[in-house]
Amino acid sequence: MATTKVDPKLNEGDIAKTAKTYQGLTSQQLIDAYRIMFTSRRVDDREILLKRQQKVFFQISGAGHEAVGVAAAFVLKPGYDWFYPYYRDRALCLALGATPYEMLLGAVGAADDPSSGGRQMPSHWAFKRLNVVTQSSATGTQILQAVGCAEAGRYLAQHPNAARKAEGDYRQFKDVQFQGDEITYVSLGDGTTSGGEFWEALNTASNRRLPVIFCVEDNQYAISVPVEVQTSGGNISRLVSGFPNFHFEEIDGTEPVVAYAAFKRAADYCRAGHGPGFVHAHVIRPYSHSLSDDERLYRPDAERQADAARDPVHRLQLFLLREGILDEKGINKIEKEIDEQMQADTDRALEAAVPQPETIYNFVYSPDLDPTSAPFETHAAIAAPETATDGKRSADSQNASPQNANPENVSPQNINAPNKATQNKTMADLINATLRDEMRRDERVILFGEDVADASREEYLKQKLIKGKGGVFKLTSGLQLEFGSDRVFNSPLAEANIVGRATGMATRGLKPVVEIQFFDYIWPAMMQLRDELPIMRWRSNNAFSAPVVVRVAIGGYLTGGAIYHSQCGESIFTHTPGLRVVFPSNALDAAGLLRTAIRCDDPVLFLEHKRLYRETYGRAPYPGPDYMVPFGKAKIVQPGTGLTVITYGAVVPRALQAAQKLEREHQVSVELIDLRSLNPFDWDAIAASVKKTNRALVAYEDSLSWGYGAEIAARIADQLFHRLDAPVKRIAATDTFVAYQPILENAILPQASDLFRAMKELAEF
Ligand SMILES: Cc1ncc(C[n+]2csc(CCOP(=O)(O)OP(=O)(O)O)c2C)c(N)n1
Ligand SMILES: [Mg+2]
Repeated sequence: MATTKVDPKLNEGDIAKTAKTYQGLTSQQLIDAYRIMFTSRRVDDREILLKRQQKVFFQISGAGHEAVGVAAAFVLKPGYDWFYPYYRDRALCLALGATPYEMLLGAVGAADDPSSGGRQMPSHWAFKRLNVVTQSSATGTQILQAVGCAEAGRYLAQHPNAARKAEGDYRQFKDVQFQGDEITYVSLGDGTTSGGEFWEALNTASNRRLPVIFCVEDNQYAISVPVEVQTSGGNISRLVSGFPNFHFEEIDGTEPVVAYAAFKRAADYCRAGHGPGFVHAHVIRPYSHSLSDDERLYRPDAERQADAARDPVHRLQLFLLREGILDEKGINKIEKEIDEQMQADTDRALEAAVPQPETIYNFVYSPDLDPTSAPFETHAAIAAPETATDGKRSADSQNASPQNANPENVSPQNINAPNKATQNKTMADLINATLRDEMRRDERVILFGEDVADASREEYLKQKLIKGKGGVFKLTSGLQLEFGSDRVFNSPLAEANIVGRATGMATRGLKPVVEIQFFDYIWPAMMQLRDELPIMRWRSNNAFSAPVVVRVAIGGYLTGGAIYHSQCGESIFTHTPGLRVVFPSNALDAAGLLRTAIRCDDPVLFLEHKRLYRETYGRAPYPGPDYMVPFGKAKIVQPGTGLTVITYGAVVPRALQAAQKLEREHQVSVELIDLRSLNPFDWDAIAASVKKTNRALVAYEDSLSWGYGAEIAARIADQLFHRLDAPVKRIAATDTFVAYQPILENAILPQASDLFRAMKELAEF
């Protein structure tokens, strides 16, 4: 507990020097608690004043929640334990060691605001030195991240070598620390318990007996919605009481001594490794939800007065007086000193430098490691084919899924023709081999997702009763067998769980490579993928980052995949600053790009086309354990002069087939560009080609309107207008979902024949 800022001289003569303790709290600690709680309330009041004076732009108060925050901070250790506080945890942060001045820097949006450098609203806490992890405004996203944080602590304790730094990849830039018995604290409001991620987090923490303390600060309202509307029966403790392995506390959270004792019991339980704790603290919200809310519209006076009678700051003051710990003079002295300091801090904060507009692009991506740079461009080693799949349980030796049994296989001839059939491996093989080699190289790499383990009941594997699964497409086959169940394991069937936990783990320095089984089911993780993972670094002004790799099986052309096994939608993610998005079309690129994804320092969405997993097109020998393809570098699949086709993914072989036909039948030579990497993308390659051919077709598998190609087409029109001899054309799927019946699927997705027609039209324009 970091309360040593209290000047001991101040209280001289005012403190009854009694040895009496209160649930273990000394009288000095109670005085410290009062100082912090009073300070917290004063910062709120000052910010509210500044907001009314239009000197700050938003205010969120922690009023009424002070006692529980101080109690938690007195039990836990800053810089040792980990903290995912929500916006009402001002007193917690002060008690951990944050200062009122730092908070006021946040309120004015100063460049030196330690939480975000003026990027986030005030009260979105992040204090790197204290292990207070950057928080967002989305009410429940922190909970699964806290679970991942706790898992990382446990993993590092069991794999201490993983914490070591290493040169040449993301590890060089990540300080990793662990204690072995650290606790992760996460807090939330009563309304936030309604979100699914809350329940997913409780489930995983319970199931894995993780050292997480969940603190529900129940002020009975979520803005204007009362607790009985959120929570069946009106009491969250009752609903969660069935989770095994938990230590539960339900307390009056306006009483610091009571809250301290509850946290102490919960923390002892967690530190001993028994499992998670749950502290349900009944608190009050004496100020409205925020300055934009007037609670008198939905709370009658009597109810508000009843709350006011439980004000934790007043309660502690009365307690100190009653117990003779401080007299009125002592209280006044403390309050006066805090008020004077507040004025000085406010004056300073109002003078603080503001961030400059030219800094807005700082920390969208890692400033340390650029995955488009030369070190990520390596050459394929000549490798024996066995290296690729490590023997008998190779990924391609097994029949993966019905979706791969597609008789309508589009396989252009003379492309990547194998020298020796045995040497060429599928994309599935090379992804598997790359994962294996990266896991051998880097103990921080862990894999989880739905069905990715060989078998969760590992005794079956040990007894050799089964062969194991290793992913519905077998991409992770054999990895649990080699690396163990703590590095390769199944997640619950819950996509937010996968991405949220991975984000928490990566914040601690691990490198989770997680799998989303089908792109069509990525949406439960959307909040984590849009509002959290890609923006940890930017919103914390580079204090935190989460360079996770999310592998996603994507795309159609499956013959029977239908609506929910065929979707694309990559543009939704390329539209998210901070997220790298790659989409290989062949085995070699998949290996090279995946290795870059794992070694780089940014979060990556790695899109794997299901139809390409075992395609004849694009097979290659394993390029060795250091082969990398840099991001943002397109591949010229074939050079040409008549027109440019810009595409990626499963459209590449289809476009190639069409281009070959066009050349054969109409002598038009097509320059075919495979973008490979969608964010960043290779504008230089596109521009150079269009300047040469003066004609451009953008082709993509997703539905036409608002798709990825719209941006490329717009840029060409904008920047190369004077070089064009024809309008920029697009070929893509219809603006529908993909249907089951193959006749419909063929009509919906862009076919080689559609591409041929468009290329011909463009050439003839
Ligand atoms: C996912 C999400 N939905 C809606 C909001 C808007 N919002 C902000 S705070 C809040 C109420 C939160 O209530 P509760 O969890 O009880 O916390 P309290 O503010 O009462 O402390 C809402 C609806 C949000 N920030 N995030
Ligand atoms: Mg509430």
